[in-house]
Amino acid sequence: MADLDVVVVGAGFAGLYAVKTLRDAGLRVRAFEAGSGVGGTWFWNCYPGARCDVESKDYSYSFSPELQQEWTWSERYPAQPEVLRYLNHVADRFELWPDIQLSTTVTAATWNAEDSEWRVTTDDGQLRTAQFVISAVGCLSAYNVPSLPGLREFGGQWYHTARWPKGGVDFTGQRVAVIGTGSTGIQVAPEIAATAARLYVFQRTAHFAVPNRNAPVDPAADAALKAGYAEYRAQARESILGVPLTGTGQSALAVPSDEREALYMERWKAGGGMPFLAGTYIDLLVSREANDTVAEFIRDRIRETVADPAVAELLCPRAYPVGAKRLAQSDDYYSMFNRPNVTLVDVRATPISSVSASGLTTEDGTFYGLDAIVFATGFDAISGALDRIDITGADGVTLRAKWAAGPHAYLGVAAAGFPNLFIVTGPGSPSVFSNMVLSIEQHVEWIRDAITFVRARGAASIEALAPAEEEWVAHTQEVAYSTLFPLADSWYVGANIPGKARVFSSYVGGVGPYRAKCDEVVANGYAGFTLASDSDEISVSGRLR
Ligand code: NA7
Repeated sequence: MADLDVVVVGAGFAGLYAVKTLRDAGLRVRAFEAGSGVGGTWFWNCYPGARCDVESKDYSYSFSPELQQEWTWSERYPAQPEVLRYLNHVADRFELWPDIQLSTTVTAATWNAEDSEWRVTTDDGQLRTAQFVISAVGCLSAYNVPSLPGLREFGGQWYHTARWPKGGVDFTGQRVAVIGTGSTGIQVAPEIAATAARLYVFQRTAHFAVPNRNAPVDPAADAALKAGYAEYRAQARESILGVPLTGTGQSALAVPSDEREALYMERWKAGGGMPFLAGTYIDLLVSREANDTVAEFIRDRIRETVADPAVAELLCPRAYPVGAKRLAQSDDYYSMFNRPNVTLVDVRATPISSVSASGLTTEDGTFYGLDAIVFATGFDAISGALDRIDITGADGVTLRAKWAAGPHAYLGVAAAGFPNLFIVTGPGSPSVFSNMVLSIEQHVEWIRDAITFVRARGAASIEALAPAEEEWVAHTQEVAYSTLFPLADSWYVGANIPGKARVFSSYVGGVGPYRAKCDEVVANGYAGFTLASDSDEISVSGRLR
C-alpha cells in the first residue's frame, strides 16, 4: 500500500484547500511546497506594488462560511502582503501545517502501473508513494528570464519580480532598468521611480492599463456583503468570469458614440479591468470593431495623461485588441512618465543587444548605465511549472513530451496517459480567465469527489481517455478562436516563450458553463474517463466491466 493517499504539489491557494478538503474526506495527504512559506504566487511575488487585480471580496475562499465571516479585507484590491497574511491565517485556522512540508521541491513523479501508485521524489532525497498526485503548482509560477548575452557579467544586482528578495530592495539613488511592461512591470515601475535616481522602462509591447481606484473597504458595504455572501458566491459560480458582473447586454456598435464614451468614462472613474470589459458591452471581446472603440478610449486617456506627445504615442497600445493580453490596472503608471527621472525605451524598435558589467546596450548602440535590472518578463504560463517536473505516465512518456506540441488535458484537469494525476486549473480550464480562487475551489472539489468515487468503487485508478481529451481540446480552441483573445502574442497562447507551441491554454467559455460541463461528466459516470481495478480490468466511460 502506498505511503500516502494523495501527494499535493504546492501550497498556494490550490494546495492549501486541497490539503484541507482531502483531509476532511479522510484521506492521508501531504503537500510539498518549494517556498519556505505557504502562499505560492503570493509568497514569491513580493515586489513593491504587487497587488491583486480581482477584488478582495471575490478573490477569497468561499468554502468556509465561518472564514468568510471572520476575515475582513482592508482594501478593495488587496496588496500582496495582505493576501499572504490571509493564506497564512487559513493554514493556521484549519491547522494545515502538519500536512505541509515547506522548502521542498517535487522533482519527479513516476506512475507505477503494477502497484497503481505514483512514486514521487523530492529535492531532499525523499521517495514517497501515493495513489494520487494533485498538481497545485499554479498557472504563473515558472518565471521567465530572457537570455540576454552578458547578463552574467553585470556588476550590479538583477532581480526577477517573481523571486523578489524577502527583505525588499532599496533603490534610492540608483539607476534602474525595468524590462517588461505587463501587469507586473506596470505595478512595479512607479514604486521604483519614486526612489530611484533614474528609471529606464524597456517596453517591447505597449500594454493597455485602466485605473485601479483602490480604496479601503467600506465597513457598511462589507457588512452588507457578508449578510448576503452565500447568494453572492452562488451568482459568482454561475457567472462567466467567476465574479458577478452585469453589462448593458448591448453591442458597443449599437449605441451612439457619446453614450458609449459616457459608459467607458463611468467605468474608468470606478476602476478595475474586469468591470471595464465584462461590465459594458457584450461584443468587446468578439468584434474588433467594437473593441476598437474601447481601445481608442484608453489611448485618449493615455494622451491626456502623458505630457510628452511622443512618449504618449509610444505608450499607446496598437499591436492587439484590448483584453487579448491581460488588462493591467494602475493609478500611476502612465503619469509616472511625466517624472523627470523616468525614460521610456522602445525595445521593439531597438532590442537589447547585450549586458555588460555596467549596464546594457540596445541594437542602435545606445548604452544605459545601470546599478540594477528588474525583469518583469513574465512566466512560462499554465504548463511551465509542470514541465519542470519529470512526470512519467503509464506508457513511460513524460508529460513534458506529451505537451511538446501544446498542453492537452481533458477538462483541463487530467491528461490521457497519466492515471490518478489531477491538475488544478490546468490547461483548457477557465483558470486565468476567471477569478482564480473560485476556479481553484471548483477544481479541488471536483478532484476530491473523483478520488472519493474511485476509492468507493474499489477501483485503483482513473484516467482521461484520449478521444475525450482531444474533443475537449478542440472545443477549447474553437471557443477561443471565436474571440479576439488569440490575436495577441501573449502568454495565453505561449507566444512569450521562444519555441513554445502556440496553443490557446485556457477555456474562455465561462466558469458557469464549464462547471456545468464538469458536473455533467460526473452525472454520466465520469464520462470520458476510464477506471481500472487492481487486476487491471478496464472500464469505458467510468464504468467497471
Ligand atoms: P507578462 O504579462 O507576460 O508581461 C511580460 C512583459 O515582459 C511583457 O511586456 C513582455 O513584452 C516583456 N518581455 C518579455 N520578454 C522580453 C524581452 N526579452 N525583452 C523585452 N521585453 C520582454 O507578465 P507579467 O508578470 O506582467 O504578468 C503576468 C500575469 O501575472 C498577469 O497577466 C496577471 O495575471 C498577473 P511582450 O508583451 O511579450 O512584447
